[in-house]
Amino acid sequence: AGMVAGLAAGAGTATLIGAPRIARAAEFDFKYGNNLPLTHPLNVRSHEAAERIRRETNGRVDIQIFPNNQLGGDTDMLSQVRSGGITFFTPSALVIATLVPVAAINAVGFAFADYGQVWSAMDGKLGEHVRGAISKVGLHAFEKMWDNGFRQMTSGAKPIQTAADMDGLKIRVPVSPLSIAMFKSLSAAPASLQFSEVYSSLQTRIVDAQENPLPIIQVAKLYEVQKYCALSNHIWDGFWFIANGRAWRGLPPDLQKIVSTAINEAGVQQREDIKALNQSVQADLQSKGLAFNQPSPDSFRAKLRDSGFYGEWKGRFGDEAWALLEGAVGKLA
Ligand code: X2X
Repeated sequence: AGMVAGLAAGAGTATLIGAPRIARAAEFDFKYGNNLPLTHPLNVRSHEAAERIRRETNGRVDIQIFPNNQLGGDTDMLSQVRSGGITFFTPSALVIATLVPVAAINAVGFAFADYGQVWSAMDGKLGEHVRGAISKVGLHAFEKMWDNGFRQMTSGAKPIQTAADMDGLKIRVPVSPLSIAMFKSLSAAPASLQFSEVYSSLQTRIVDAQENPLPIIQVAKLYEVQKYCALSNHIWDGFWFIANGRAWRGLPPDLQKIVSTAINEAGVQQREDIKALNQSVQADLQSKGLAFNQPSPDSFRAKLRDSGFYGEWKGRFGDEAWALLEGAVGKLA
């Protein structure tokens, strides 16, 4: 730390005497990786947050963003953020659950009825419970979760109207035990693939279907390789903004505060962006040729219940977490 302080003081002196400003590393040079295209609100708002942080820390904290899986798929980025190869990552709850199982609890099938329930749970006790579990694996999770959205199913060969249409369906799901278990319970044939593989796997018919919120279907242009979209709302999914624990603890408290505030506030704005997008995105996707239908959740829920899905996942998440979820959404099974 003494060395770093000495270097910073030297650089400050150089600026004072009017020497040309040479490109150099900031005192805290951080990398942030994510899996989404640049146009997604997650990237738009995190870019703003990085600028704000640079400004408010007078350049001491510099966050460079690597969008769109430039640093590898989710599995790679998750190990990089653990090792410190990158400092920040925004895994979906589904994906961080490969490391922190209880993190998938918000993704239990058909749990949340609306965003009112989502944010009161995730900004409240359920979110706190999950963040506690994330901290136990040495990662820091910022308080405000970012929105991915309610996941919808798209398919190429035929529309999905009831749970019976899931039978044998080759559907891509994220790398997540909960997604695999849920789609197996629906008698589908789920395959876990990194998000970077989704477009090409649909195009080459390795899979026939996928499931994602509408804004993702839009920014990743999945409408080019899918015909039908069932508004199933089967999972609510969000992104945890996480930091490598050592890097986070190495940041002085005043800088931590600036970074936390900027990231949490950007997250809240990003939620609003997704909310606004949700008003317009269906019409846009329709105009691009995607045919929509709105299946009733009843047959899906019944199949999940009868197959023992809820009972099994209650056991896996534990009574405490399950009680927090049911406290937010009502009895599930
Ligand atoms: O990979 C996906 O489907 C995505 C983009 O929704 C996640 O990050 C889980």
